[in-house]
Parts: sequence; C-alpha cells; structure tokens
Amino acid sequence: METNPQDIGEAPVREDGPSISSNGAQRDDSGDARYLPDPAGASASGDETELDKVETDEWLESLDYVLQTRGPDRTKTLLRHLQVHAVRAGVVRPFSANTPYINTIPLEKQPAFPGDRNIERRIKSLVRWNAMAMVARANREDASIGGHISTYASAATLLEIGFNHFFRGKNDPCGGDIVYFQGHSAPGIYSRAFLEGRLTEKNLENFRRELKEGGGLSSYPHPWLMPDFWEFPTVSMGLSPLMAIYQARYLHYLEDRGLKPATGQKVWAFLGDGEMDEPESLGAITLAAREKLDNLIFVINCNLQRLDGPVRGNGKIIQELEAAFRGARWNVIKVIWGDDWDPLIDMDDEGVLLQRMNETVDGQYQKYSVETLRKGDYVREHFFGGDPRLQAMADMMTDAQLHRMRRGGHDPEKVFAAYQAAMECKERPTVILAKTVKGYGLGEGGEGRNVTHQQKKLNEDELKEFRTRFEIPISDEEVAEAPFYRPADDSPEILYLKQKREKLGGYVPTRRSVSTPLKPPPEDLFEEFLQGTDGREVSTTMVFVRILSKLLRDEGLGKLIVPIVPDEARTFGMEALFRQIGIYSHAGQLYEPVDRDSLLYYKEAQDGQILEEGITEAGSMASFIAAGTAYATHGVNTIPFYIYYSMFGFQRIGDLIWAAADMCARGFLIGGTAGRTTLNGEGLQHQDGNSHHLAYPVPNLLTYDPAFAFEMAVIIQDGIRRMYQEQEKIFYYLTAYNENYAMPPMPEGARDGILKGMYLFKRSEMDSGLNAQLLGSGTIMNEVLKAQEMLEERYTISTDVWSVTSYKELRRDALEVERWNMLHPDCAPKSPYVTQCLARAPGVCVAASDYVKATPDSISKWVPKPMISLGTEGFGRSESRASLRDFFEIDARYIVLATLYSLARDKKIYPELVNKAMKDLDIDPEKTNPMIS
Ligand SMILES: Cc1ncc(C[n+]2csc(CCOP(=O)(O)OP(=O)(O)O)c2C)c(N)n1
Ligand SMILES: [Mg+2]
Repeated sequence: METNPQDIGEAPVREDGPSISSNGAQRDDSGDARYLPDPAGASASGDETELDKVETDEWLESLDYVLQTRGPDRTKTLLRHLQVHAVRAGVVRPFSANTPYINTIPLEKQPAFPGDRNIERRIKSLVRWNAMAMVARANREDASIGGHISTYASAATLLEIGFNHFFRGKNDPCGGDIVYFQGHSAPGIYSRAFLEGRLTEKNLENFRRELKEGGGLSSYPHPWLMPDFWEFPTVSMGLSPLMAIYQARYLHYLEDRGLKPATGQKVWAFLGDGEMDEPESLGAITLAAREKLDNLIFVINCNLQRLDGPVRGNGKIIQELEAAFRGARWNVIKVIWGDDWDPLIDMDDEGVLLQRMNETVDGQYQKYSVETLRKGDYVREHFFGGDPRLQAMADMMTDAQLHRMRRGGHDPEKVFAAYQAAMECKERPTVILAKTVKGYGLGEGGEGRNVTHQQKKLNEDELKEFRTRFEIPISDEEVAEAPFYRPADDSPEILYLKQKREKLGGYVPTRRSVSTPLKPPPEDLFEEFLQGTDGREVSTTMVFVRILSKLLRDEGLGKLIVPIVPDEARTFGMEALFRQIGIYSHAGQLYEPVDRDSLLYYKEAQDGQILEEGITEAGSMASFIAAGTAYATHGVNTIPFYIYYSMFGFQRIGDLIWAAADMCARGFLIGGTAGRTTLNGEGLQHQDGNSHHLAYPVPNLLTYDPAFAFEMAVIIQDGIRRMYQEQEKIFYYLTAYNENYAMPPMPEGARDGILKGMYLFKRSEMDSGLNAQLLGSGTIMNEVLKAQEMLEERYTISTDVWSVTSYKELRRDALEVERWNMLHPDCAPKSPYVTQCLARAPGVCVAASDYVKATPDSISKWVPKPMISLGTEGFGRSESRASLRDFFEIDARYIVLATLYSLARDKKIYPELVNKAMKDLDIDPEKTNPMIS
C-alpha cells in the first residue's frame, strides 16, 4: 500500500503552482535545511562536507532540470515518489505542518490587479476617516459610549478588496455571497454604507445611540436591531467561525437535496486572530475539510493583538494557525509581507532574511511596527542587524523607505491575489492568514500599541496627522471637529464604488426576508394525538418523534423539515428515520453499513434529510441557525427540529441560542431526556432541572413543558402556523421526557389554554368544603394527578388539577398586563390570564415541576393566593425515578404534604393533621435539603 503523501507532510497549498519560489526557496516546509536547523539534527548547510555539498548540488541540479523541462507538476510527483521511497526505507522526516514565514503566493504568481489602485486607496481612506470620526465623535459626546477604531483600521484593505472585487450582492445571479464581518469592525462597514449612500450622516452621528431621534446604529452586527442590514451577529467571539462553517455546509445540504440550485455562492468569515483562541473557532475546522467546503473562505486578520496585548507575544500566531488549518487539510494562504519586501526576499539567496523572519516572535514584530513610526534606527539595528548580509539589505534603503515597509494585509495586490486563489480553490476550504497592524494609521498614539483596542478618541494633532496621512480634504480649521466627509455623488470615488457594487449585484451586507408563507399541514395530521393513546403507555419523546415522522411524510412540508441530532437519535427512538429519510452526507455512502440487512440500517445519502452532527451540540445549533434563517439567507423556508439532551442545551450553548434569537431564526428546539428526576440513573451532569429557567430570558423564544401528546401536537401545530404562515420572528423550545404513560384525550376547549400556558385539566368531582388547586407540568403532571387522588380519597379535599404548559408564557402575559395597568392608571385594570384562571378557583395552590422552583415561582405574584412551589433546586443523583422524586421532594406525597400544610397555614385544618400525614406518607421532617446536598 502506498503511503499517503499527506501523512508525511506534503503541503496541500499551491497545488497549481510550483513548490519552488522565485528565489528557489522550497516553501512547503519551514524545516527546509537552508533556512532552519533540521529538527532531526542533520543540518544540510552547516555540517556538510565537501563531498556532501557536491552530492547536494547534483541532486539540486537534477531537480532544476526536471523543473525546467517538465514543469512543477512533474517535479511534485517526483518529490512525492522520493518521499514515499524514503519512508519505506525507514527515513522518516519530522512532520512539520508549517511553511516558511513568507507569502504563500510568490510575486510571479500574483495576478494582475484589475482595479484602479489610486481610486480604491482614496475610497479606503474615506472609509477609514469616517469610521474613525464616528467612534471619536460618539465618545466625545459621551465618553462611556465605547466603540472600536483600531480593528477596522487594521482590516480596511482586507474588507475593501472584498467590497470592490469579490463580495457578490443579492442581485447577483448567484444569489449573493454570505459574509460574516468581524463584529467590532462594524464602524468600517457603516462608514462604507455611508459612502454608498445607504446610511445618513444622522445615522453615523447616532452610532451606539439607537434610541435617538432619526435612528442610530447598533454597536455590532445585530439583525434583530437592523433587520434590513445585518445578517449575522458575530461579536460574541468564536460563534462566527463556527456558524460560517455550518452555513457553508448547509448551503451544500440545500443544493444536494434540490432545495436550491448550486450557484457558486461563497461564505466569507472575517475573524480576529485573538478570536481564534475561542474553542468554537477551531472546533469545527476538520468538518469543513471533511465536507470539502470549497465554498468557504476564512480571512483571519492577524494584527497580532487582541484586547489586552499580543495574541502570541512569544510565538507566532500565523504559524500556529497555519499548522492547525493545514493539519485539518485546509488550503492555507499566508499574506505576510507587502510588495516592498519582494525585492529583499528575491535577493535572499542564502535564506538569512527568511531565517530572521522565521525566528522573530510576534511580540517583537509588534515592537518593530511601533518603532517604524518613530525616528531612529531600531528596525535597522535589530531586525536587519547582526548579520552583514541583512545589514546590506537595510543599507540599500533610506529611513523613509524602511518605515514604509508594509505588511501583507495592507497590500491590496497581495490581498487580491489571495482572494482570487481562494475563489479558485477546489474541494477544500481556504483560510487566509493576513498579517496587519492593529490601529493602522492611528499614528503614534494608537498604532500597534497594547492599549490600541480601547482607544476611542484622537486629539487634534492626531486627527490632523490622520487627515494628512490619508489625504482627507478637510481643512485645519475643521479637522478638530472630526466632520464626516462624503464626496459628491458624481465624484470619481462615489461613481467607482457604486459601479463596482452594481456589477457585483448590490450592497453588502443586506438582509432580506423574502420567503413566502407556507401552507399549513392538514388538520388531520395532528388528529390522532388529540385522541389519546387508549391506555397505551408512551413518552412525550415518542410522541414528538411520531409527529416529526408524520410531518416528514407531509406532501407540502415534508421536504422542508430538517431533523438535527447530535449523536442521540437512538436515545430518542428516532433510528427509524435513518432508513426512512436518510442521513445527509455529501459523499453519499462509500461503505456497506454493518446493519445493511436490518430494516433500520444506518443509511447515509447525498440527498439524506437528517443532519446527524455527531457529538457537537454547538455544531448542531449552528446547523439549526443556518436552517432556521434559511428563509432570509436563501429564501427557503426550512423548518429545523433540533433534538438533544436538554441539559446540554441552554446550559452549554446558550450563547448560540441567543445568536439564533438575534438572527430571528425559526424552528423547534426539543430538549429531550428532560427533567431532573425523570432521567433516572444518569445523575448530576445529565439531569436537567435548569433549562426552562435558562430559556426564560431569550425574548423571542416560546418555551413549553408539555405533559401530554395532545399538548405537544397543539404547540407544534400552532408553532408552524405562527412561524411559517404568519412569519413571526419567534422560535420554540419544548421539553420531551422519556417516561411512558397513557396519554389522555384532549379535554374540550383546552387548545387556547395550552398555548397561553395553562388550562384546567381535571376538575374535582367532589365538594368537601376544603379545596386545593394543583399545578403540574411535564411528567410531574402524573405525580400531581396521583396527589389529587390521594388528597380526595384520604383527606377528602376537593382538588382541581391544572396543566401548566408554559410558565414563561404566563409570566410574560402577566408582565404585559401589569405594565399596561401602570401606564393607564385611569382605566379599569386588566387581569393577567393566570389570575383569571385561578381567581375563582377555591382553596390553596401548589405547583410541582421537574424544574427548579424558580420556574413556577415566576408566576406566583399573580396567583391570587400564596402558592407553594415544589421543584428541583440542587445537583441530580444517579438513582431511580421514584427515589429521585422523593429526594427532590416533588412526588405525590410531597404534593399532598404541601397542600395540607397550605390548608393548615390558612387555618383550614390543624397542624397535627399535617404531622400525622407526614408519618403516613413516610416523610422525614429532618431529611437533608436537596438544594444544598
Ligand atoms: C466571547 C467574547 N469574549 C470577549 C469579547 C470582548 N472582546 C471584544 S474584541 C476583543 C479582542 C479581539 O481581538 P481579536 O480577535 O484579535 O480582534 P482584533 O480587534 O485584534 O481584530 C475582545 C476580548 C467578545 N466580544 N466576545
Ligand atoms: Mg487581533
């Protein structure tokens, strides 16, 4: 078997070009003997004998001959053969995932720049100026308002090349590229939109003052706040790279399933180098390569700094990221040096410059960028010092020239070349690692300094310097005010910029919500769930899976349903779907599955419908987001159902859920294996008593904790109506349990209450003069019903049972009413729905839930009697359901106790009766409190 050359360190980059640079340097391996000490210890340059040298020359000559006569491809093949041959003979070179610290694309491979360099520079300068002025002015008015100048300052070229030459707008035949902008570079994006005529001066004045008259601009990209502008919230670092990867994959999914034609759209993600430390940033890069996402381009703005200081002061972030991405088999393009460096690199026959570049750490590069702003010879002495060959290079340049040496990320032609190569790359995602200077152009006060991230203002001198450096036509008299500047509509700059955008299909970013409302599924699809199961015991999870299966078979909606699972389909009894609708795999199924003979075999298919994500709740949520926002991104109304272990939802990936809310994502989150006590056995890490509480703050999320099949059906049916017919900007969270019990038929007239959050499920049939109202939800409803029986039979207390499907809905209705009453003191006060339900219900009130008491407590203010909540504060345990419910004090016995205690508190019964009941119920009053044990 042939050894895979990838495994022995062959560079995946530049497959189309030579591996030999203009100066003959082999770029594919930073361990190249000419530049770095060989990690194996055999230095080919220093320790070579005369004989060795002759031999080396012979080999090199042969290689040069092949290169000249047969070209780079043949040379690469030969080298590969040599490598394989050597490995077989036991000669293993140490693996190096790095290439030397120079640009991946050599000068001679750079395509001609198709734009007008001068005019593009002027446009960029104007964008820089207005972005800076926007932040500076906002902070002048209110020093605490914040904003960032330095990030955009470093990213300006990276973005402008995109805007002028690459990002396609929504009117382009491809449908438009999908661009994730680095969140805190927003001032630059606004500033460009101002030049484009999309934002007004007033908007810019009100940066970070969204509530001001005339409309303001949100600090960062937030679709919720600017729904026609921003598409993707990106400022929570790390979410953007993850979401971009799954977005690119979802694009393939839509194409492979025939829901959208393949048009060559690209997903661009502009990221910070500091941001790459977030685990989510690198967490899915292998997926991107595995899925061959050549529609994905990461541009990492390597300004070497984050907020507090250097990203890798003692190392090199570009090299570290290169190794990680190359290891994951991405196409890695480094844009490190601007064109001023090309002649030096070209004359570096002996590799001394490259060696200096390789050995210099980022903290020192940062020092050089700060020192170049000053007079003096620091760079000459330190970077070029110590070696006469380097010194000679420096001697060829004047101080002024030396100070102008740009980094690659500020060189439009280098950036263009990288983007062009990324566009052309096939079968692999591309990452561009562009070296820049943080705060570029801010002068001595800000450029490259550790404090630059926090810089919000420029003094008058700094403003002048900035103005002069970027040639902004603002006079000395005016400059102190930092006025915005936009040339006339018929100026060459504005005409150029508009013409470029028109050619590329319109402005970016633009968010459109274009999908047409869906037709609802037929009523009878949900009918069976309203009838009950006639004594057959099932769980709400099984009910959910049955609803899902029926939806999948629906003629109208079926193809739009996107089931998403993070390796838990079997847990939820969904494996039948594997065969029925297939697991999505771009590659299809390249093997014979072991269970091929079984009915429910593991079927992967290119048109498979299930997104089986493996063990990644974050990745699955990113898929949910892509699917739930496809109506806006692609005009395709897909309906995601993401089912997962409920404890690993809000608790683990709450920030992604928040981002989904911001993006107005639609769909259903299904928290499976729900409840602190229903999931017996699993214990502290798995048992979820939290998620309903954690779901509460998400403003546009409806959360339900259904107990019965018909509740689940009614909620999902109405959810589809609201999200996909009415196009409301909401999404849903439902908990599904794995406890089996007979599902009752839906009581007459319950539908409205189910949706509003509560309804009377079972009225007492007795009238004893002692009354109780019990509130139950989820599976704990069964304990509540048992308690009802016990209270009536043993203690002759008339007990009504309410099913509370959503404490959140009840609370939000009550808050709304309370607010209205306060703002309308002269009107007859309204009554919240929960109050209306319980106002005429006699007796005491007890609520029991498999979630923390804080969840039912959230409505107690509007319950017209003191309510006792039973819930599950504390750590779970590995135990049986019965023991857990005893431990957390939420089983029928405790519900009875709480009811009797409430009656005693109301002086309806004697306390002695409560004591006696405790004995009868085998409850130890000195039992330790589960909340703290
Ligand atoms: C999850 C998260 N943590 C912290 C922050 C606060 N924050 C905003 S910008 C920033 C530094 C970003 O550095 P980098 O990614 O290198 O971007 P640069 O500004 O240098 O381009 C930090 C820590 C955030 N936005 N998100
Ligand atoms: Mg940075």
